[in-house]
Amino acid sequence: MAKILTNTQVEEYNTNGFLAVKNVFTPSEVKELQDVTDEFVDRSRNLKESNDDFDIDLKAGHSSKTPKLRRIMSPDKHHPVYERANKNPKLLDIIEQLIGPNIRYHHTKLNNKAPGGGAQVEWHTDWGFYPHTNDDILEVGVAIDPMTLENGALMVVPGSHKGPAYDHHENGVFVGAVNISDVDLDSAASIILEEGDISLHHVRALHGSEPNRSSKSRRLLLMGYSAADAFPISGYGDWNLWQSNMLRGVGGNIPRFNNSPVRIAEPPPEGKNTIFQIQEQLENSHFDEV
Ligand SMILES: O=C(O)CCC(=O)C(=O)O
Repeated sequence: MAKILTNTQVEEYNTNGFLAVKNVFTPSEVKELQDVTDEFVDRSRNLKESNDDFDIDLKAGHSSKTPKLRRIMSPDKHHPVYERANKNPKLLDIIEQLIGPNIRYHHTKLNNKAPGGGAQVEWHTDWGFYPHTNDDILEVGVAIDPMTLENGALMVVPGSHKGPAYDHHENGVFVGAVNISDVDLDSAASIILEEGDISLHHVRALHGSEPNRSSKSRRLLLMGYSAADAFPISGYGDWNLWQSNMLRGVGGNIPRFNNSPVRIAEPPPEGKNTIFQIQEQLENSHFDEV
């Protein structure tokens, strides 16, 4: 394993619960991600509703001329360019420095904030959606476009990954977002990235992002990775599939518990698949409309 992060960067991640790393993906790797993502947006143009692969924003006026594709689900299962990004050796070296040598694939998704209103992501923790036996789990964001204050950069509250099991319910239903009167967002920091840079945030870090108020798109490829001994509280599904998700090291059958506080994401909302659909149930968005 190449040691890419400095000790200071590792310490920064451990203290703040997030980190930005420059130039992880090369210009040619970024270009192929941009091109393939353009193809996926084109494929979404004629959709009349969301399906298992695409989440389109009908309220924002999705049409063939103005596609409002919010999310590509599991893009790595649909195109080798995304799969290569997911297994990028330099990226896995970085992850190994943060969660150890036994690394399991968790999921991949692409959030596409279209210019002029691409949807916000309400404040939440990933842990609120999928608590595990331990919290050595992180999410990588690969900047396919520059991520700026204007186009809805990811924001994270430093140190929030050491906080409680934040409640993501409203009116007794899981809404995938915290009640902002329960949390202190004053110190929230925006992660500004150039193309090819990455963000990393801890599974328990409180994060969110504004709508895209600019004329430029904000495409962020999001990929989750966990320590092999972090087992989902809700179950791991098929054992062979679970083991086939190992990317590095060995996956054993002994879960490690590290006493992270947990809250169960139930009862689920009916018929909602993505975070955008789940969070639409919130009575009041955390962010002003565009
Ligand atoms: O796209 C973003 O700004 C945040 C992504 C995120 O937190 C999510 O999709 O769970």
